[in-house]
Amino acid sequence: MTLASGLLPVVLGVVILYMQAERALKHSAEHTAEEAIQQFELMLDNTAQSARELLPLAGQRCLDVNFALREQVTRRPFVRSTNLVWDDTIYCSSLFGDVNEKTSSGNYDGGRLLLMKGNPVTPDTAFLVYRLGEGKRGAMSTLDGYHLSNVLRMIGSHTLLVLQVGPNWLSADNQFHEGALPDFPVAQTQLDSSRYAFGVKAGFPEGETWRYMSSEYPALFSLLIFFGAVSALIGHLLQMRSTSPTHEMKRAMEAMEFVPYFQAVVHGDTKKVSGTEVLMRWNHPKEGLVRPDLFIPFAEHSGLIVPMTRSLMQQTAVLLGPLSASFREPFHIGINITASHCQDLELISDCREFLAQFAPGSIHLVLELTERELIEPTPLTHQLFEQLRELGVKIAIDDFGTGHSSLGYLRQFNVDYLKIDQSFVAMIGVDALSGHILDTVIELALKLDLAMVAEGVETQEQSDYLTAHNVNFLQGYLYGRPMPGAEFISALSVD
Ligand code: G
Ligand code: G
Ligand code: MN
Repeated sequence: MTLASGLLPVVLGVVILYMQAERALKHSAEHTAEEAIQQFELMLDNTAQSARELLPLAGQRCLDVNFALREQVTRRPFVRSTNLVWDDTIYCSSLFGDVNEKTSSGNYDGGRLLLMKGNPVTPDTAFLVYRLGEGKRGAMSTLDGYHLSNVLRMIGSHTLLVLQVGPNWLSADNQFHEGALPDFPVAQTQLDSSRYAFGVKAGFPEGETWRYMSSEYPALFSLLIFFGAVSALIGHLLQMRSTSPTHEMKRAMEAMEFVPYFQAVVHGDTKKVSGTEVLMRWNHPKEGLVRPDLFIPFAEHSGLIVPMTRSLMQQTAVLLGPLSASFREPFHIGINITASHCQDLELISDCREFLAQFAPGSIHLVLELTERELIEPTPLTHQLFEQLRELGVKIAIDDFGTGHSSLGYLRQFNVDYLKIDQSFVAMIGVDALSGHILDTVIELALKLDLAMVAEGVETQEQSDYLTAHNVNFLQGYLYGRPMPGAEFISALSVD
């Protein structure tokens, strides 16, 4: 995730820069080709002019016109030599005077170009011939390849450039070639002159795009790296946030993944259902059912315990509220509350709203407070418990015997029930000493004149013992495991 969010802007940016560089190189190649064509046309204008001026002289004796031929070579820049043709034969040359050399037949009307490898005087220097013809007359001016390759080299200092004339071509190193033109891997461009029969091909060597990018966009590259780093950081933080327990629980709450399970509480004597304890479960999409011990501490820590309990109470009211008219005696509904929850007067309105969804007097709402974390007696908590009492809400001390509440403490908060911790119930029938401890706990509750609920009743022996010792209510697997709402309701209607 961090890597992806860091790489994405960099990769995207590089792709965009690459495309931008390719466009720039294409543009540059076209521009270079155009400039080269202009230069060659300028040179050919000179050459063509000399041939045009000499054409009318063709047919005259070489001795008489030789001076005119040399004058053109001297006066015209780029012109290397001039020749006159009569009847397909070169008969007069600015260099040698009288010659006799067969040339290809044809009418060079309008001028024609021929790129040649060299001649007997300079066999290794390519040259370009401009041929003009009219009937038997002909005039030729030659342009030295040296000037042409200079242009190719100088205009295309970063660009690969070649000059193409018919089937032949000239490279920047002044070499004559025949046959197919070379392939340029990057930004290949071919342009033909509109005025003379030649063309130019431009392009760049392999890897030029990357070279161009690294030399032209270093600032943009730094910016990309910076964006990548910022984006990676944001991605990292987002991921941290989404995987933090608080964020995960907020998500779960919005997705209504915290659901109530119900465990029956029965009368000690008749074993008839007297009520239920609501136990929170996290119906996690990946982990399955999660027990509250694993997430309640996080919920308290992140301050989510209040809205989570509120949601649990609302769901309970929606499930059990419609049944309440049929309850023959007040049905006990136990809700587990943490000490931190008691620092908030909102608990009162939550309880009021809860009670409003049941037929009047049809239930007893019991708030179960574990003895392991005692509530600080402050003016706020006194106000809270007073108002709860006015609403008719009952208080139970959960896990009784495992904590250290004093007599004064139990009186201060007007406790109604003690829930004897299941560890004491498990002692029944084990040995004399354990039995004695349980007896002492029961005795204490009787002396305080508080109703008792024994938790974790699993065997008939435990049930019989607790009934014989006047424990008012029993709760445990023997009577029912915690179960989903629909299941609990159908079990209730069977009773
Ligand atoms: O059912 P059981 O394994 O679920 O319960 C484990 C512990 O979680 C018990 O101590 C019980 O009191 C506590 N618990 C269950 N539901 C809630 C709840 O809604 N709120 C609080 N604060 N504790 C709960
Ligand atoms: O702490 P509190 O009493 O709120 O939590 C009750 C816990 O005891 C829940 O986790 C519930 O699932 C569990 N419980 C309920 N009945 C029995 C029982 O008969 N045996 C055992 N071992 N656990 C039980
Ligand atoms: Mn409880």
